[in-house]
Amino acid sequence: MKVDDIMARLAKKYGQEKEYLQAVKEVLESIEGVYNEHPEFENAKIVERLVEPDRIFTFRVTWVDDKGEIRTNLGYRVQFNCAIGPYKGGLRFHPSVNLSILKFLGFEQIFKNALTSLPMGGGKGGSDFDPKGKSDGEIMRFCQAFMLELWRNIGPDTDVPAGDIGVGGREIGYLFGMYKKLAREHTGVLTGKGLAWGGSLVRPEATGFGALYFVQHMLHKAEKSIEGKRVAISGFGNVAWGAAEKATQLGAKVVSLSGPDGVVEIPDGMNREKLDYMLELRASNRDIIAPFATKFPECKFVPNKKAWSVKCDIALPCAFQNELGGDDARELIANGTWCCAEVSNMGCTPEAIEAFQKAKILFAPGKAVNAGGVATSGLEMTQNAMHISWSAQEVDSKLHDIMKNIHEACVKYGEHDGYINYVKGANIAGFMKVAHAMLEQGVI
Ligand code: 2IT
Repeated sequence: MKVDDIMARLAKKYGQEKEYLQAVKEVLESIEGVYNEHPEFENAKIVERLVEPDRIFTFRVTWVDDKGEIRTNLGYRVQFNCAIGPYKGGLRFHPSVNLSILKFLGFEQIFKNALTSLPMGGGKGGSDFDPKGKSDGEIMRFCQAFMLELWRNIGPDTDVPAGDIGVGGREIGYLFGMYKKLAREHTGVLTGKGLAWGGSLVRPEATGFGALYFVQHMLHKAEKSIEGKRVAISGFGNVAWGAAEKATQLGAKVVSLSGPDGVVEIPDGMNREKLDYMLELRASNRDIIAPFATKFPECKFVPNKKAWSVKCDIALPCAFQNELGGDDARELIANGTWCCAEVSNMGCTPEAIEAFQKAKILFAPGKAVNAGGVATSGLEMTQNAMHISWSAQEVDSKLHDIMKNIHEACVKYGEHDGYINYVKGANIAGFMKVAHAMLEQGVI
């Protein structure tokens, strides 16, 4: 395999799909060495097969807004790879959603899900629907119209969607309701469900909690501890909330949250009231962080600035892809940051990652750090299949073990000359599982 040749071919076919090409390039560069040591991979054309989704569904979603006006959005489901289990991955509702974004997310999901060691393939879906400013009724009608198309292509043993940006517990509820009405079965076809109807304890917190467990292992390996450290968090959604909660619990000080409108500096760190207010702010569907500083006057809102302008030890991107660029990385490094763990998917640009790695800063990629979310979805699927529910302690301890194992897998493949390249480690560890599963199942 020659990465440049494959990328040139893909760029010719999918030149517009920048995020997809970025995600593929990162993985191929990481695995090139081991791939070329295994002629059986090349013989079976594993890479050529892996970079193309198994199939993509694109559909029209028409719904009626509160004024009685008819609205049309696009819906998608990318079923990327099912070598190790049913397709699994979230749904994103955001105006930026297009095939490039969903193919990048679906591609990342393959390796992330493999890292969890649970039997889940990779998939992703969503819509360019913008939840911002929408009423509860509008959200419900959109979700119902979306599921009216999607339901034929998913199922508890074929494809199991969940939430992502713009899709939380409320949306999963409306989606599940419509699926159940159409399919006439109550199964674990979606994860992130409500606790009373098949959801798992700890699933809402799992992405952020898992990320902090991973960071704990990174720091432990580097003979450091999280206690008393300043943690900059971007975003204020579900992932940022779980991360802020666990970081605070572990004795770190969360010094920032951010939104599309700017950053809030939090000099005294988070407390119960502030953590709870994050949920209120998210539920308001306004997508601005400024009200946080109005509610808590000791905090300072700085418009049009990112979380990376705040002095911190540990940076945790928790919002969006490519939200931390080369300049941000250099600013963080200059301000003394010594660890960055992506909690958002592909939160850092390649330039930022290069800057962190050159400076020998602890850096870990989203597909390892945020895998606790989908891992706990996997645990939800298990509970559904067994018709039981585990206690919070049981789920949390399984989540803990999974994050520990992912960290060990990254170290196994990423350690070189005393520095751990977590990007390489995560990509190789995930890829090896998927590649072997594909080999064993023949040419399909
Ligand atoms: O990016 C992700 O891993 C998610 N949005 C969660 C996917 C899932 O199926 O729980």
